[in-house]
Amino acid sequence: MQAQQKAVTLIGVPVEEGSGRGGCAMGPAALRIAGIGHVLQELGYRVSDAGDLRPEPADDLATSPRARNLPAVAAFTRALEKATFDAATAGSLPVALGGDHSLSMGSVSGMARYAGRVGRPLFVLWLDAHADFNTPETSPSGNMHGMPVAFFCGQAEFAPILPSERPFVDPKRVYQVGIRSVDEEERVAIARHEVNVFDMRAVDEEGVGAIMRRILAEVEGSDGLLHVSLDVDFLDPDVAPGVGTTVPGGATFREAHLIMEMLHDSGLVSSLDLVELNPFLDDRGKSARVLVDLAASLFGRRVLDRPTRSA
Ligand code: Z70
Ligand code: MN
Ligand code: MN
Ligand code: MN
Repeated sequence: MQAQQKAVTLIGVPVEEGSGRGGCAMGPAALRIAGIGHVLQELGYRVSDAGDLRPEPADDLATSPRARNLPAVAAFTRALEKATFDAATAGSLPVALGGDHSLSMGSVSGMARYAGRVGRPLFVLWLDAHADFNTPETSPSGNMHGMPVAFFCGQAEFAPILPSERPFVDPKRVYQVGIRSVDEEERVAIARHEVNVFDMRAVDEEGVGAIMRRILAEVEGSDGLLHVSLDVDFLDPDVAPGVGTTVPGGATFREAHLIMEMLHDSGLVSSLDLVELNPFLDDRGKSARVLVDLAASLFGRRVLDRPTRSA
């Protein structure tokens, strides 16, 4: 097994203002009840739970129908950017417990700042039904959970949420897997910026094993850090019904577990988001439990010991 960080920091991010509906703010509580801390402890990690993030007031920013609830989303972005950077700098692996997907504006930006400090490139693995590459100009809904990738890639004209000198993620280092719902202008943007998209057709044709081997080889070859962002709707609604927008044809339980196991074995993961869980819509805790189960695989739970593929 490869050397890995042995400390994990759980950061609750009760933001739901990016999603256009209520419920995601209960996500951190549901993930804790489903045992996220306990499971990681059992796997041998030093787990500290930072509690739920206290948003920093962002009254300097105005809301608009093109970026709904921007001050509330920005407040969490600012707080999480710092919390993620601080945890990583202290040698602990930050896990953001969402909360809707707008939180990745903060977690990924914090990791981009950390990656700059340690002089390594940051890669992002985006496991989602959606590309989340809208901007306030292109978004059909104005919901900011559809915008985080454009934000941390520096492609969107946003109000000054973070300092203008913040480091951006190179869209060519963003790998999206499981995509099956993309808006018209978003489609043009992800192609123009050369985001690496493995849509559901690619998953069906190639399989997640082959796709993950390619992605992990790229990250490893560049000595990169890998941020993993897992949206509940990456999974099929039968596997995880507790999400606002269910999109049919999602990843199976087995595909998702294989991805997590391969991520663990790579030793490359620097940070994780678990997002879009809506306990109000869940079926007796089913989706929360699936997320905790997947996190356990990412952090090293395995069925049997096996020889490592790469020496
Ligand atoms: C659409 C938009 C979205 C969910 C992200 C949907 C975005 N592309 N929906 N996650 N559940 O409004 O930008
Ligand atoms: Mn998403
Ligand atoms: Mn999604
Ligand atoms: Mn979503």
